[in-house]
Amino acid sequence: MKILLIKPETVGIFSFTYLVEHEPLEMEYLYTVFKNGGHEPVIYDRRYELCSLKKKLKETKPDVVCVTGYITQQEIMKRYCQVIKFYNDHIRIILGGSNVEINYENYFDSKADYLYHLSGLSNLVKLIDFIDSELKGDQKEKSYPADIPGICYRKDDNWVVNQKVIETPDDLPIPDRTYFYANKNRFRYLCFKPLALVKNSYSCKKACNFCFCTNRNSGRYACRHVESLVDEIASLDVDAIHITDDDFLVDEDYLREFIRSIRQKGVHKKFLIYGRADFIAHHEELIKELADIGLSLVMVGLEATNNDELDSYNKRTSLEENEECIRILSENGIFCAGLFIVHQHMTKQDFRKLYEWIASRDIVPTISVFTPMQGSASYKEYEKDMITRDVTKQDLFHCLLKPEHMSVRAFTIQYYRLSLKLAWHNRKSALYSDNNYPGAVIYIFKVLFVKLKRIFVL
Ligand code: B12
Ligand code: SF4
Repeated sequence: MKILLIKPETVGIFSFTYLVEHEPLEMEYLYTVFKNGGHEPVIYDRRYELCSLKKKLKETKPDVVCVTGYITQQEIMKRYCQVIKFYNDHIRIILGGSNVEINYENYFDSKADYLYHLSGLSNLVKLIDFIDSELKGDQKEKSYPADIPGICYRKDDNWVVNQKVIETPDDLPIPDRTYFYANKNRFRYLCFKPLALVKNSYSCKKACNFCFCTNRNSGRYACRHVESLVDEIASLDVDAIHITDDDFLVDEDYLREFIRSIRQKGVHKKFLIYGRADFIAHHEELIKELADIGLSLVMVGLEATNNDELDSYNKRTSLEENEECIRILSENGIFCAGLFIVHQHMTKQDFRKLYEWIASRDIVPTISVFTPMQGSASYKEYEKDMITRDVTKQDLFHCLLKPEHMSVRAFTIQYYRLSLKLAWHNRKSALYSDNNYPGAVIYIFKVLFVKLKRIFVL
């Protein structure tokens, strides 16, 4: 079968920068699975390919279209379904990805045929085989994929939801990187380029209440065997690797084995990871060793500058651990990409204090607005108080709860002011050394032009 794999255009503020761009790894995984199954997959990355959806459908004549997407892309995914079905009602559409995995009910009003609500891909192979035999007319009477776990399908105008299964990323294939190498120079995280993504785990062992990721894979953490991870890293022809695990610093023995294997295989790469402050604070020697094998940047959820706020997020870290973490990363020459949250109870004074706290430490921060994202534990608590239902606003940059001490507008101004002041403060950081300001302005105009064009022709 011919299978078109759509990675949607970026929505929101991320679309205006080319300084943080990642390969469409989920689509490369699907490509690999389908290719191995004898099908003809084609990746259509709408972040770069300006050709319209209709033209792409005409060109590729797919039997099946798979669409991925995050929460902010939910409505775009539904619009694609309309265009595809209008073009040819016989094309089967499968929607998947992080948002579908948990919020699959949000897509019941779409024109999709199947919703895939798992992290792994073993059951996707079964679904594709089912569709293949259906399209070939092998099934004598109308049948349904009732025994394929982790999918939703339509029956008599209703959606049937098959139960999830708990999976392990050890079952994923090693992705075919043909697409990556053909476009390698686009992919970067600020000064780290070209940059490859490597997926090593599902979910997270911790349970911070604002976090969406921890509920994936039915809330069960699972990671790959060290050897398979290191072999994949060693095989990549790039200097910088971003490990996508929500928390890579989970297990001391696992990390020691990782270090040993990286050394033994003579791998020399720069690693970008997510990790927790408490782990870093209590494993100074191990962090030194990780720095020695190439650990270059840790995105670490520092979140707040006092223990009460940390406790309110069920973060299970302390301010002392945050301070230790910053010191240890700094002393080992590792960028501390600190993630912080501003929330609806903050006063103007709190915004000022937060600036001073961050600016006086060796951190390159990203500030998010407290977002009770649908699918996180805090969503149920705050759902009724949210000031908008627009999912495109769940991008961590919008004020979604009524601020206690100021208007939404004033809060938004405070937030952007804080982010801009911190960016200016860090303008000389080596992380930003590669910025090309005229190039950035041209890029913004290009994006605006494409967005305008797509209002008329999707
Ligand atoms: C790297 C990353 C980014 C990169 C982009 C990466 C990329 N490839 O495009 C950047 C930094 C630009 C980014 C931006 C954003 N991100 Co982000 N990002 C991640 C991160 C860390 C890894 C994603 C990744 O590439 N994983 C590797 C792929 C292979 O794994 P996967 O996506 O889980 O896919 C698996 C399955 O879902 C399945 N699958 C995927 N798609 C499909 C489709 C079909 C049809 C099928 C059958 C299966 C399938 O196949 C894969 C096999 O395991 C995740 C957190 C995480 N650890 O997962 C957050 C995450 C995906 N991001 C998130 C968010 C919210 C955003 C933003 C909206 C906001 C923000 N401030 O970050 C923006 C939106 C940008 C946009 N595209 O419009 C959320 C999404 C939540 C949700 N409900 O969708 C996550 C889960 C983190 C979180 N905060 O909770 N992000
Ligand atoms: S915020 Fe980080 S540590 Fe907390 S549950 Fe999510 S991924 Fe895990």
